[in-house]
Amino acid sequence: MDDLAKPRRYDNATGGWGSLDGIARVEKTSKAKPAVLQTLTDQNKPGGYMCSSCAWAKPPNPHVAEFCENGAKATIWDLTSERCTPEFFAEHSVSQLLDWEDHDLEKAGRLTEPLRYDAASDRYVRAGWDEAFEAIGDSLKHLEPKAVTFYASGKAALEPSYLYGLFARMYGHNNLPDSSNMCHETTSVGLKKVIGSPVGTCTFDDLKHCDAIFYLGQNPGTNSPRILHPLKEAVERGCKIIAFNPLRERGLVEFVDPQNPWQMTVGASTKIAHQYVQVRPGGDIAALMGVCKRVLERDAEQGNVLDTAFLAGHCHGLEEFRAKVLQTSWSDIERHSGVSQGELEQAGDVYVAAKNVIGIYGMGLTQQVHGSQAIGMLVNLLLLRGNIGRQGAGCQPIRGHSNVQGQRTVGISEKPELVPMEKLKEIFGFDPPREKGHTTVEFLDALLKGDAKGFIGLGGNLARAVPDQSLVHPAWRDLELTVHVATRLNRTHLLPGKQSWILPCLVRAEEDLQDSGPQTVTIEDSFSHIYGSIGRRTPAGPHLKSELAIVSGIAKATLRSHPAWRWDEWTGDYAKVRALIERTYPDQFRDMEARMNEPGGFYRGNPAHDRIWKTESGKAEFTVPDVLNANGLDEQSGRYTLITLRSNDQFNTTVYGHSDRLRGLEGSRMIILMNPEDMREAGLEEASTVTLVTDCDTQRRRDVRGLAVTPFDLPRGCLAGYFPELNPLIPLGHHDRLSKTPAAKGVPVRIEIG
Ligand SMILES: Nc1nc2c(c(=O)[nH]1)N[C@H]1C(S)=C(S)[C@@H](COP(=O)(O)OP(=O)(O)OC[C@H]3O[C@@H](n4cnc5c(=O)[nH]c(N)nc54)[C@H](O)[C@@H]3O)O[C@H]1N2
Ligand SMILES: Nc1nc2c(c(=O)[nH]1)N[C@H]1C(S)=C(S)[C@@H](COP(=O)(O)OP(=O)(O)OC[C@H]3O[C@@H](n4cnc5c(=O)[nH]c(N)nc54)[C@H](O)[C@@H]3O)O[C@H]1N2
Ligand SMILES: [Mo]
Repeated sequence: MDDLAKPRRYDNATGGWGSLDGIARVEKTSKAKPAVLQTLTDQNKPGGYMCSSCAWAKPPNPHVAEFCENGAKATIWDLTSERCTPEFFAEHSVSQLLDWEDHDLEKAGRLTEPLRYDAASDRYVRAGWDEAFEAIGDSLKHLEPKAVTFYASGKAALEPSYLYGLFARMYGHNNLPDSSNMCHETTSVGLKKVIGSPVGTCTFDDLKHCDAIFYLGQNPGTNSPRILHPLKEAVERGCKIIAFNPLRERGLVEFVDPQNPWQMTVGASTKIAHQYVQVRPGGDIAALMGVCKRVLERDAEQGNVLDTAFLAGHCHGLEEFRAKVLQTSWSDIERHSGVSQGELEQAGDVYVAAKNVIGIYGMGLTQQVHGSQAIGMLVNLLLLRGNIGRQGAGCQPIRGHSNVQGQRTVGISEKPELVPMEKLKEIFGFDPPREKGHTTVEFLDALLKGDAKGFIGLGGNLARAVPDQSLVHPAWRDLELTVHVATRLNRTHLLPGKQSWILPCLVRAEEDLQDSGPQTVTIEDSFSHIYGSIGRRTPAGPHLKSELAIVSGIAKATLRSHPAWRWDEWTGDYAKVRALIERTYPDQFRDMEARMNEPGGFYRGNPAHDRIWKTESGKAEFTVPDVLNANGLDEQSGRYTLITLRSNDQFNTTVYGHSDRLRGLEGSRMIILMNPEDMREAGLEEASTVTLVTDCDTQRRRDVRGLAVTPFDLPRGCLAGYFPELNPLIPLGHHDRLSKTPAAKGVPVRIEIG
């Protein structure tokens, strides 16, 4: 059992020696060999492999060590010397393993051989690849394609992802949810609606030219630490960063550059946020409304504040928006945002003074019931002064998994209208299905109704990452077929369907040798840049296959043969798959083979970046929000709003350890962060044990027990705790209205003592 968390003050900035300490600890836990540290020097560099952690850019002129604390942890975790072999499964039944913690399951090491679930012994047993492909193909042939879902978790590169989407359509469905459906789908739908582009409009270079950054709902110190370098450089040349976050996150406060010997030795740090706006959860719509109000007031007072030429030529809906802003009172804005008029006016003044502004955001905006409206509000603010589609300006979501954006680009999408079906028809000679497929939430709805029969996961730990696990987990075991392409054991694997397989794959840093020699794969970052990635490490075992080989193997065993469907050839040489990607998306992937190894990758373009608006009106859209708080909850006595988030020692459901260093929290993940005044009012002391109960849907009780109360600097009425431990509290129907992204940042809960 863990010790209870003992919050201790962490006085040091993000980065610095603490980050090196963090790396060393994970190295010890994962028992990676010292040579792994050498491998790290190839990370994120032309001719090397691209980090499998976050989706931040790989700059054209990399540092000697172009990796961060958490990128290093991800690689070290991938390259552990521990192995989770068939012998491990002989010793442990699935029922026994269900009692293990997430951390301990993954710590068992890299999966080494294909495994088949044997219900009689309740164990996974060794299997051969041919046997696995044949059985899976046979099972898929007997299932109704529309009852099968192909999930992808955002790591697999463009080549296997393209083939995975193709396979789904050849088989007969568009059920291609992605981790993006729990993450930035709010962006894909919400941003697309207002500017016609589903992805960020900036390039890496824009960060060198901005004068202000509005930074909302993203935790850079933990989740994209390499962004701290350009942020630090921006601050040093006078750029002002305004952070909007209910929690005071260390990475937004100050940073010691581990690449900078002077800062490391002297312990000097750079202050990051010029102003820290501690909004209430979901308070961003109101807060941004306040900032816009100030901007419009300043324009009315002094004139020349708005970019009138841009507004007239490029935007639609300004007058309705202006009317809404004028009619919204400061008292409503203060109440819904939890921020004072003075603070919002100050932020408005920074916005007005800045020539170029970038809006950056993460899960704090997207994982809300009205997350799409919050994104619309950020765009409203940016449009007022023409801050989209020119140098040093733009709207920039920070994406999650290292290739999550790219998976969508090459066709892993449940939305058929986003995929060039006519091209697929022309190239591959079949008629792709046009019926809309399942998002993650829709897959789970189908699962709970008994309509889902088969599941294939290209990576990920879906059953652990989703809401309402007490309903979802039993239903999962009723599936006819579950197949997991994975690197390590996780909880989803422990919910075998009637027929179940675990298929072990290579990681990105490992050599992928096929008929034509070592293979390069490509990935896309948050800035729509595409990079080649080549692994050189010896694979963790002789039986591992690449994700592409596994997808092809299953596809070949499932589908009829067709002269244009060349699974073996494609597996033998990934350049042939890139040629198919280029044929399917000729504008974006022109000369892909030649350009993928350019330093800094190649930019696949974005119409909104060039002020071409692919919206309904053909212009950038102002939107009028119909709520002032994004979490859609009304105030009720005893109700708190729970934020679920990541610690500094995890990658999603992969838990490296129990240290949330930057928040000064060590030792346990079963904690709940609470405002000290709220604690006093509720009669709770530090380390009191409580149960959280979901405070809606009285038909069904959802709770998580055994949480230690921990005082923390966050707004009153707000609680925070860790994903995935608190996921059972989120009702499946609690999601962004437009995109169905689960609203993991605004869960209504009440506290029960004990
Ligand atoms: N090391 C590491 N890196 C990762 C990941 C990881 O788990 N570990 N995960 C990857 C993935 S898939 C993703 S999607 C990204 C996630 O990266 P983030 O978007 O940073 O995700 P979270 O940690 O969930 O935290 C979001 C932040 O939103 C704040 N927040 C919560 N509610 C609100 C709100 O209402 N308003 C505002 N303004 N802020 C709010 C929280 O306090 C927190 O600081 O990171 C990626 N990178
Ligand atoms: N409450 C709450 N829930 C959330 C969130 C939240 O903030 N709060 N965040 C949501 C978000 S943003 C996301 S993206 C999802 C994450 O959901 P997922 O992407 O499904 O989950 P991960 O934890 O990233 O998946 C980890 C597993 O992936 C496998 N894996 C690792 N590397 C590789 C690889 O290279 N190839 C393959 N094939 N497999 C690999 C390993 O077996 C590992 O156990 O969770 C969502 N759920
Ligand atoms: Mo994500």
